[in-house]
Amino acid sequence: MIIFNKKSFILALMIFLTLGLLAACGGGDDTSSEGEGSDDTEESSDSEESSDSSEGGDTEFEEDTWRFVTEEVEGQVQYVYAEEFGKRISEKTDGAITVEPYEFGGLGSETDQVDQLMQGTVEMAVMSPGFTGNMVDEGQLFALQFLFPTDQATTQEILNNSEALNTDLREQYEEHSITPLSYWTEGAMQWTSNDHPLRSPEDFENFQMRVQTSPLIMESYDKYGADPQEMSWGELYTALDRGTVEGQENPIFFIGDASFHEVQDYLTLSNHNNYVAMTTVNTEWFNGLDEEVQTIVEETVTEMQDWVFEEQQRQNEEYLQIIEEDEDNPTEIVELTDEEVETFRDAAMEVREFYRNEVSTVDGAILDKLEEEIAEYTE
Ligand code: 6CS
Repeated sequence: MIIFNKKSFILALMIFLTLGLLAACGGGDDTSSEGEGSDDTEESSDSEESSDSSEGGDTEFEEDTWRFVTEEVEGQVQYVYAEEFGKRISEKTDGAITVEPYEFGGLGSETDQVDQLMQGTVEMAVMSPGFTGNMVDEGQLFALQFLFPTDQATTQEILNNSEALNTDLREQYEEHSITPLSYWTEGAMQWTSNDHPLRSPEDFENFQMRVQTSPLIMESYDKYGADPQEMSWGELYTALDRGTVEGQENPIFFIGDASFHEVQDYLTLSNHNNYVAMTTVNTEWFNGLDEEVQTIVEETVTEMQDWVFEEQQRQNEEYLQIIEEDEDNPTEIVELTDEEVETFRDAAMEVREFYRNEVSTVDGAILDKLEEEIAEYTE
């Protein structure tokens, strides 16, 4: 019932926002001026009333509106992040800058949204590396299972401070006009399934597993013997309901809020990976902003790392309870033993070599550095 309402809402929103975006872009007929690498901020961001950072609170900011697209809908972590970010930016610029958060669905699929950020049609996006898999090869390293520590706070600390991610990987994304300003966890990923619980690689034999568009995620599930299928989450509830796919992976809050548990029998607390999201900006747009505004954006993104960590934790805890207590849609919750985890970990290790040899364009150098950084935090 909930998903029916949400899906209808997404459809209506898709039409409404697409029309709105076209209007905002001048009816869509002058998009040539917004190509990759172009500066579409002339009317807005290259302020004539130049701001004076030395004046601090006396700065007069030019009025501007930034479009901030997310892959989630109202109430979900990415969307509330964009709302909170907008609130803070508005406060810091005395209401001169407005950030318009966009829910998922309004602007197409997740990969369409990646495209829009690259082209500068939207200024900002929360993006999952899993949807840049066919473009930024190195970004696929987030798909490597059992790479980050199980402890979420330690993982977030690594995401905040890693040079491999915040310098080296950022450079790789910038070649595609995407600047990741921060990486943050939306929580540990868990598996859901029908028919049988997923507790060993054998349970994945011929299993129709829904995945994001990343060759490395495909490879990870191929290794377990599964039959992975790429799909947008907008189609996932129906696909699970109809048996087009038999299972999927996501953090608990998302499984609960998107009602996937209604059409799945088992939730395996596998903690096999972290759902990492990136706060991204169009590179050329960001570089064209007034320096003081750039600093405000960077500071806000940094201060929001703790905020979003607590938000995802709150939502993941809340939805675990909702799923546990949903008597109309009972879901068996399965905890893996240490031995079962080790079996998966061993199988997943082979995928690291695949990443180094077949995926990476820098011979795995970013992964090597990241692994060293992770070891420093966990030893
Ligand atoms: O499974 C997905 O594709 C979606 N999962 C999350 C946690 N956020 C957005 C994403 O598209």
